[in-house]
Amino acid sequence: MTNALITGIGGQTGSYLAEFLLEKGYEVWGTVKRNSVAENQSYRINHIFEDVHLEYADMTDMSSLINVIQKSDPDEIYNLAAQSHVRVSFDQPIYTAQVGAMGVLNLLEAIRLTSPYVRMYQASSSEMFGNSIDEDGFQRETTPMHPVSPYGCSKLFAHNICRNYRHSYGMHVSCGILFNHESPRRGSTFVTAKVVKGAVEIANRLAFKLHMGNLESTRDWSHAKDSARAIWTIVQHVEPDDFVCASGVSHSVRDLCKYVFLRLGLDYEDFVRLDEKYLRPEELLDLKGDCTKLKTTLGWEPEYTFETMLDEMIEYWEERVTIK
Ligand code: NAP
Ligand code: G4F
Repeated sequence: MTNALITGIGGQTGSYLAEFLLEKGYEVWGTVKRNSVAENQSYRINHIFEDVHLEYADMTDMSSLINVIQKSDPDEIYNLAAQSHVRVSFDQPIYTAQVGAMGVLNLLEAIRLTSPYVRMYQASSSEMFGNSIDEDGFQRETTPMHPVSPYGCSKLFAHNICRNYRHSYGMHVSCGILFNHESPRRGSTFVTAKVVKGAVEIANRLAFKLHMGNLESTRDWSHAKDSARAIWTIVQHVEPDDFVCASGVSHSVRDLCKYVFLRLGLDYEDFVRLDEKYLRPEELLDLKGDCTKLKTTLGWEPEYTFETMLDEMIEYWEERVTIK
């Protein structure tokens, strides 16, 4: 049996990856961060709680990482743990970097000192590109990276130190440069889940307005289930490498609002209002990924579109909101 360790197993993508690995017959271990409300530690993985091994660990505490590596004896480590909210990274820049930058170095050192032959995946991000775009309008593995948020800067440090450990020590460390991915399990302060939840509440007369930030930025949105499959595929590649994973299609936040409200029989312009507190000190304006390398080298193809992903999210939030 192959052992996998997922840091951040209780997060959106970690929970899908855990399901995927269990289906493949892996023994799955995961780290959770202690929360004073115990239910919050594992609510996305309650349905597989009995099938996985959970250990407390924190990316800022290297001893906890060594402890969980020794207990789980992994063949593959998937590092998904991060303070992953870009807007919050402006409020908590030091913590974001301690987890997303130094935390990754903690993990690399823990692996190098205890099990250097483990395969490791690093959750790199399209936020690392900032406002840098190739002439054809896409971002790809070779596009220069000029991040515009503390989150993006911390992810770029992590990306570079992973490449450094790959080259310096011959460690099997791969980075997936993933563009935005969403699902019914997406935290509701990220824009897709915020718009879907808000629109469903408005349609059910539980709310009357939705306060938003910048509607003009564009993102390349995929489904987190497709992303989890890409993550596993990247780790199986014989040579450790970097791969962009994206849908190749981009939509504005305004398009997102238009689609979701229309699906509920509403006009978003009647309900969406600007609130400056949701604007960012510096905005990443446009993202559109070219994942030709992932498709041609590893044969990955997405199953969801922007529309089918949002339809699934709408169905989920309709069930939740109307049950309440
Ligand atoms: P998520 O839902 O925010 O999950 C992040 C996970 O990390 C949660 O389980 C969280 O635990 C855990 N975590 C946070 N701080 C930690 C710490 N100090 N020590 C240990 N664990 C910690 O994010 P996601 O959407 O699943 O994304 C997974 C990874 O991919 C993240 O690294 C993210 O930055 C990266 N990424 C995401 C996207 C995207 O669009 N989703 C795109 C590119 C890259 P709590 O829930 O208890 O805080
Ligand atoms: O959903 P978002 O918060 O995602 P963002 O900032 O693109 O970051 C996500 O994707 C990254 C990959 O590119 C990940 F690495 C990262 O961990 C995270 O998963 O915001 C998307 C866009 C932004 O342009 C934002 O300014 O939506 C805009 N927006 C407009 N109003 C809003 C809001 N975003 C949020 N969260 N809330 C709003 O009210």
